[in-house]
Amino acid sequence: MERRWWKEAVVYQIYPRSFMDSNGDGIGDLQGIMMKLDYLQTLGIDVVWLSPIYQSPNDDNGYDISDYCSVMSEFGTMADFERLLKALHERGMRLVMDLVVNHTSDEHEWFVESRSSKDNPKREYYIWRQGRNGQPPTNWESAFKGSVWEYDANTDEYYLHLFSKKQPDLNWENEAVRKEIYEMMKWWLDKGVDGFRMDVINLISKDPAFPDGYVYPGKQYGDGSPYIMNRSRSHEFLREMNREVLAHYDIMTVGEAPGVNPDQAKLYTGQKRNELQMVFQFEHVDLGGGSEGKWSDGSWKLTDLKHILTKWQKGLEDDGWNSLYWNNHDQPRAVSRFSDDGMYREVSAKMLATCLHMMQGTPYIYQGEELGMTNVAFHQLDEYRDIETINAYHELVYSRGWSHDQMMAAIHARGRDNARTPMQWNHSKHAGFTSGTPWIAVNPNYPQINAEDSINDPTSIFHYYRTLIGLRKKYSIVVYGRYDLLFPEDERIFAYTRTLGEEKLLVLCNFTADAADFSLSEEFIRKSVKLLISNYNQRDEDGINEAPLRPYECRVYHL
Ligand code: TEU
Ligand code: CA
Repeated sequence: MERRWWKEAVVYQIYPRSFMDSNGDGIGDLQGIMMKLDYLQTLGIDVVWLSPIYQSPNDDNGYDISDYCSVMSEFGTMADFERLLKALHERGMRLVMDLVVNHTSDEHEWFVESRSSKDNPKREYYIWRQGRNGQPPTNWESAFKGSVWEYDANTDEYYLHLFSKKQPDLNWENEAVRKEIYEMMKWWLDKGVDGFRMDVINLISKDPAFPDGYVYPGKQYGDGSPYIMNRSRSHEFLREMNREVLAHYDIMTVGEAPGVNPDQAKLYTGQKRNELQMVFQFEHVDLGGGSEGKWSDGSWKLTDLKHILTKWQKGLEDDGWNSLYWNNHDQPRAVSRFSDDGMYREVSAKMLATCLHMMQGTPYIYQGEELGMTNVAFHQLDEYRDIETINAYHELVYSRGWSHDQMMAAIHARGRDNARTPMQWNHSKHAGFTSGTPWIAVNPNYPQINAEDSINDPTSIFHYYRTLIGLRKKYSIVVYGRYDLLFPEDERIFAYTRTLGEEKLLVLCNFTADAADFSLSEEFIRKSVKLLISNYNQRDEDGINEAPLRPYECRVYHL
């Protein structure tokens, strides 16, 4: 398997709006990130992925871009950006930008032109269609509820927006659009940017016939491929993007691909495909979705989680490459979603980190995950900021009869603002995030969970992550070893091995608050072993400790 820097790297995702506010306006900014570079370097991460920092009206917090070549006013200036990029490079770290090119903001000059008249030269930069007897062109549902079509009286046509009505989809069938995007990408890469995370990149090509029946990707895992992807030209466009842009730089690319399965992921990330290096798949984070997607019942079984992650480990083991993540700015906090954010918060956060970081793929740490930050439970809807949450509340409570309490419980469990409350730096007001009033309230548990305490406590989750990252640097088996699942039917223990030549890793993770016993086959008993990491103190012995795993206990052995 070819060795690559992006296969050996650990990525840290920053949601700038919530990371650190340097000027007291309550909104995180680039100078705030500059203030925390020592923190990032101490953690030991290699790459920073910035959620969008481009000019935006913030209808979807920067995922609605009105100017790709300028920095969002609230985040600072282009000079601030260039200082940040230089500072990261001087510290041996890389910076990956968030490329949102499935759609722009409706305040982008291209859309202002496009909507102005049917014969405007930029009309075909977006997707306009006639209605059908006063109805939208198709029955597709937006990720943010309602139709994906918005009627524009000025030209008596509808425009497509898979997300908010302020996020009109670009028309990728139009070569002029593709060329503008490739030029913009080169402009950023020539500044020294080290790659792109590409927003919903598998949705950029729609079936031009616009058939009925499409439903937003998250609800169609059955065949793992949303309707439009079956007929899409996204591979053709990505190969063109690779030829025109990506192949000319030593960069990292990861495509966000809701709904993909491993076979499709191989088409995006195979070495010979010349498209992308990895994708973000959603099958594990969408576990337990019901008729209303993530808002309905979120219960899941460990065997399902093990099956999904094993399918991805095995599916991409000889071609393509996995991204590894538990959470991001769209997902609830890992420790609340997949383990225990109560009495076992610390030990279970370490177990989750171990389970993920010992797998094959590039690990992504989302800001605050290294502190074991948890979900938040605001009592009123008006404490929330996320358009997806607010639209879902209105649709489900006002139009579908859900009770306020039922909807608030769903928001507490799966709302995106769980990940967007400000980073918790210390005990001071607003957790040291801002000297002003934060754009969204800080999680009230910041006196118990904050970076200052974590850094000063050698047994903290923060220092545990540092050790895990160090193992990835020290043992190439962590990056390149083959993954094999153990105990597939066990509902309490997630155990697997990694194999590289004669070397083996044995990873044991108890996902429950109960003691979990296990028995290992002969192959593990004889060999001399070394305990690489554990979230409990282990008796000092030279063999594998076969005592039952304590609540959320994990042990990693090198054989
Ligand atoms: O997310 C795409 C996407 O799939 C989200 O709709 C996500 O699955 C959902 O919100 C989970 O509940 C990307 C960005 O990550 C997200 O922040 C943007 O809102 C969206 O695209 C539109 O740009
Ligand atoms: Ca600020």
